[in-house]
Amino acid sequence: MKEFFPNVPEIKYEGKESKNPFAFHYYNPDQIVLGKPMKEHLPFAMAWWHNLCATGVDIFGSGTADKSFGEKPGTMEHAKAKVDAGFEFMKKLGIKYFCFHDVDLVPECADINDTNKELDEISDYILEKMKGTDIECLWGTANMFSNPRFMNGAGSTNSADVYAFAAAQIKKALDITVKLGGRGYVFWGGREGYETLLNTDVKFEVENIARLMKMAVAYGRSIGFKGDFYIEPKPKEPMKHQYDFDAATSIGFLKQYGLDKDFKLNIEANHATLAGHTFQHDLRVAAINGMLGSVDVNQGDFLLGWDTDEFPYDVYTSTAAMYEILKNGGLTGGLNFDAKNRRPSYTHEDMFLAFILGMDTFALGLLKAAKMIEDGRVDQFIERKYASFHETEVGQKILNNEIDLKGLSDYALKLRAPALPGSGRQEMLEAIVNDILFGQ
Ligand code: XUL
Ligand code: CO
Repeated sequence: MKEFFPNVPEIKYEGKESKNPFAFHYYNPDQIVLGKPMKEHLPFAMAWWHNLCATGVDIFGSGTADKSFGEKPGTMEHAKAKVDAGFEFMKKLGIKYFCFHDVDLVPECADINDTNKELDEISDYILEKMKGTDIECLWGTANMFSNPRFMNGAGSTNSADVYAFAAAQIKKALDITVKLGGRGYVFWGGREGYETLLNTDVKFEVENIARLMKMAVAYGRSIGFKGDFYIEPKPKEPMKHQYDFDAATSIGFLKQYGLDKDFKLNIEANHATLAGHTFQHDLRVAAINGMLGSVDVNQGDFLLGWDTDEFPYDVYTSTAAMYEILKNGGLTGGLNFDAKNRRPSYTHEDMFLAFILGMDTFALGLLKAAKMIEDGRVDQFIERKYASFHETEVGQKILNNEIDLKGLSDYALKLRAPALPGSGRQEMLEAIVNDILFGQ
């Protein structure tokens, strides 16, 4: 079997003293953290599209990275070489999961019947490749945003034929996801939104999206898909306004259309920040609604207003994220690197160095989040903050729904003026987090 990355060895854990860039310094798969091996806390996934397809093309210039893997792009030989390269890559890094869009796997043909034949062939090839490995499919999805036919959206399109075409792609992507044993199926509504309300019937579009998702659930369940469907919220880009704006909006939509039993959310860090939230905020909103399913961990850049899909390096953020994930009792999905190398980091070695950075960043985040929980100061503070509801008669009555508005008003009038609530102590808490991150 041809080796695609001969310059890169299997990446091992060497600890923080090691200066070897081709080694993990914090990600130690079998190290037990809060009773579970790190590799179970951190179900890392490789995104087919960025890692095996993207060459660094941007609107100002062509690609810098060679992802041909010795074959001519646009052919099935190339599609298979990507499978071979991808499996070598995942094995060398100890990554257990992959995610894909339909058209990441094969070149899209003019006739969907031909694309579907290619998808059958490549999924057979991937299935064969998976045998004897512990590599699994985390989730699949259909790319319903690149092809010009989706210019006005897929579920939100104004064309009934394009809508049918979207359905056909979803059906096939679900077939393949099930065939590969995928844990989840993602809807990222890249073009489900609008540029101007002057040409858009929002109610019509949103209802049609829900209709398509319901059909997807019915079909998925009929072919034995037991996993979760996910919405991946994002507020904008490519559209000016996207309907799945953030976690809260998406949850409201899912509940309104009765999709909340079959769907959870796939929260992406930079999508949350584009919505004006922190990553942690959207993780929390999903978690408290029982809908934190999976995560795209790539980060953005606060100085840029777009989705930069960077490999995460910010340990403050990865700690906050892992804190939410630990509190959620883990994920039914995984931690997908929907991330790409910066354009000047164009070599095959850079692909590995990027994953080492991302995996170490989340390993550090896990270790620090576990410390935060074991340390207990932050959790205790939050618990004490609401003590008046638990420790006073009026507080208990409120929580037990034993008092009405007039009763509370009578109580307040008797009190005449309440004392100020306890201090929020934000600065003290931030100092505690710094101590846990950098002092211990
Ligand atoms: C785009 C994005 C997508 C989804 C899958 O911003 O995140 O790659 O993760 O379609
Ligand atoms: Co994503």
